[in-house]
Amino acid sequence: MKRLPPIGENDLLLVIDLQNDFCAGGALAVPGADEVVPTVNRLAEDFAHVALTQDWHPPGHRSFASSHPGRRPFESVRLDYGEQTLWPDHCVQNSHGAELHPALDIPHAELILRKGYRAEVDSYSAFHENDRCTPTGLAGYLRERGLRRLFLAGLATDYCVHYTALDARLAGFETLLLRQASRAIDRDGSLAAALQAMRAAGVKILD
Ligand code: VGL
Ligand code: ZN
Repeated sequence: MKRLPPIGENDLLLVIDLQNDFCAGGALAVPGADEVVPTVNRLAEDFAHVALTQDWHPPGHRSFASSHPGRRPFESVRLDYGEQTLWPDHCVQNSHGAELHPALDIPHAELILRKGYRAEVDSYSAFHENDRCTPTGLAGYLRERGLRRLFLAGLATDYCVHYTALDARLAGFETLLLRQASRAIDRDGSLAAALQAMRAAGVKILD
């Protein structure tokens, strides 16, 4: 990995959705996901400030294919807030799959932000739900604490990391993606499209 710039008091490592269901054996396993855990643990040692996100859906969530009779995972449907990809049931509140990866070892993490907990709305981004108008409160939390530069790691590069990075830029944060500490679902060119969109939005990609 390209060397990190010097890390200071205004920097935050934001670890996205490193949860059992996105790792080997999980409901929506992302290829290579488990490999990033030791990388993230090591990176976190360099940061005074770390926050984690946790995908956290109620049973029967609108993003689950099982909530749409006749539909299958990875198909797309039109919901009142726009296009929504359908997923296998995953990260159901209080389930084993929703737990953070057991090898994730960041005792000094200061915040665990849950998202996607409203039954009718998905939330890829850690800043805004997929309706694009419901904030999670993360921007206010970061601003109030003087955290201005965000380093992103975790899952999945082309979904939750991607949308979090774009929203971080919209909210005015300097944003860097730690690509070696992130893995993608990568269906139908989604990784290439996500990287292009992130670059265009001014996200710096460290790889
Ligand atoms: C994610 C699909 C559905 C992610 C979460 O963490 O990237 N992807 N829910
Ligand atoms: Zn989800």
